[in-house]
Amino acid sequence: MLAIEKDSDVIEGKREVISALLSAESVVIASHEGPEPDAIGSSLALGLALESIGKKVYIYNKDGLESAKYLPGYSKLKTSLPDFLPDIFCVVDCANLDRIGDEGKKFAVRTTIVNIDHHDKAERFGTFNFIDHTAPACGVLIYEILKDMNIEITPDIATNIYAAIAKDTMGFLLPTVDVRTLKIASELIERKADLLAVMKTLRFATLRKYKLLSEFLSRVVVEDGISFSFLFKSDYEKFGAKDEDSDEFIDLIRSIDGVKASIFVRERDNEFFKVSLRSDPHLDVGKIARKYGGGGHKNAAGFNIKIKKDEVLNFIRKIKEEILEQERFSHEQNNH
Ligand SMILES: [Mn+2]
Repeated sequence: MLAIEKDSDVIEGKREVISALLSAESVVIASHEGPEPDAIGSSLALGLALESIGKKVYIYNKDGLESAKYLPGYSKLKTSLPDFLPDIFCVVDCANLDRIGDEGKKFAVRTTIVNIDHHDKAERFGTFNFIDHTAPACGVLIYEILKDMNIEITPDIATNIYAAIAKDTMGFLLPTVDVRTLKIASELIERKADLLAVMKTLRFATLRKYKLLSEFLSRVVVEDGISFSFLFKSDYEKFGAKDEDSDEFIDLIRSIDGVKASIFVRERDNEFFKVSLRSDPHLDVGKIARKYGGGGHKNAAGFNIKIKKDEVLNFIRKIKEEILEQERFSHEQNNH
């Protein structure tokens, strides 16, 4: 079973994080590499809020995110580390410190780290940790912190938090959406969140992305209720596409009727692959990802691996078997 944080730990963690942020004069905010709008929206919302109460704020993400240019405050995001040491290094939406990148990690450990996260397997790497696994997005936690700090939720802050939550809930469609989420969403609308900016971010597309998508879809296979496809570096180069252009491809093959899990393998560097996994709730692909040194959530996870190009299909089928094995095992457990 998951080690769920006790409620009192969550409340205490939140209180400590808030007092650390309030007493700091300067804060660097960082999020995971290869970010998506929960990471960026959470960072920008917190950054704009802390700035509004007079803190010196520096928002960092190793990679940045093109689609997030529509989010208010995106121009404040830097892809290089600051030249000053902050009072607090605040990490959002990051299950472990490795995910901010090597340089960021080396920088972070020289300061006081504040950790705000919602991942199932979130590590308590911070000096202060506000970890709430029940939140569907890190944006929810940022909202709750700002409320407790009595910081005014401006339209710009509301837009970023709304984008963060909408992203991690696939537009408020995932079963993780609860009353708490929708109450927050309704308040964000009240605070004049810019839904057009959110839609432009979440539905961001380019021609190169669609060309790449057609290549990806042409290779889709469904076997034993598991869909999979792959892309090589040469495919990205052919269309001038970036890695992030393919971030959502796996969700498309996951919705194929009858599919319970999906595997997407993409080459990021020469024979260095990123493997993304998705599954229905009765499976736990997070467990498989962790076995290979990766991480994520129970039903959405990933890892990196070095394999030969001509071994990709064999490797995918090996992962497929591991997923099927997990399903057989859980059936046996349930029948006893
Ligand atoms: Mn998230």
